Amino acid sequence: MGNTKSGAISKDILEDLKMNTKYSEEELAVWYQTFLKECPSGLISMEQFEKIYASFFPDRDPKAYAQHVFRSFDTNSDGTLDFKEYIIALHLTSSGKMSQKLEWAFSLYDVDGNGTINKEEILEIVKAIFKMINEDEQKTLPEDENTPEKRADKIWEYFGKKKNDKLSEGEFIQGTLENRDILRLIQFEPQKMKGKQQKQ
Ligand SMILES: [Ca+2]
Ligand SMILES: [Ca+2]
Repeated sequence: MGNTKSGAISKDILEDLKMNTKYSEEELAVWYQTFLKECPSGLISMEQFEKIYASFFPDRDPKAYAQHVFRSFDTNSDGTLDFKEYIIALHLTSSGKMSQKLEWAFSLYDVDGNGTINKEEILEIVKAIFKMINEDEQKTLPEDENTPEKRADKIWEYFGKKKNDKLSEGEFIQGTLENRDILRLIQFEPQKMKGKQQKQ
């Protein structure tokens, strides 16, 4: 025992989270209690995170995608998610502004974290996304985006890039805001795909 994770969030983290999310002090206190109950060590490991994804997608293979998402949320790169990283993740994926979501998407696609995205990185994430789309849904995808390679090609062309070019964060965000097709193609949204399928 002897550790201090007895229930209160540190003041610095609390102030930081109040400033960067929409959550109130009361809400954060409740989140923190829940977090500690689920995760008594106060830290979420990659393995735990993969298990959470596996429980959501029992018949798919979400491991690669889960690992990329974990990396993008682990902003201090210490191999675990602490409460602050967890809350920022929750905020971004649920109620964050579009620009914040796209900043996060950029970090997801910037696999090596060097500040630019190349075509191989697009392909790597798209491959991980495809492992989460079931075969029936894959069959309903348009001909020019029904494999990871084709889809990565399409995204890259939409950005107006040649094979060995690189994308900066600004280009990524602007391009995605200006082209709804890019937004659709970079996301993992099985529900929307289903909706599209029904319309046809
Ligand atoms: Ca961390
Ligand atoms: Ca990169």
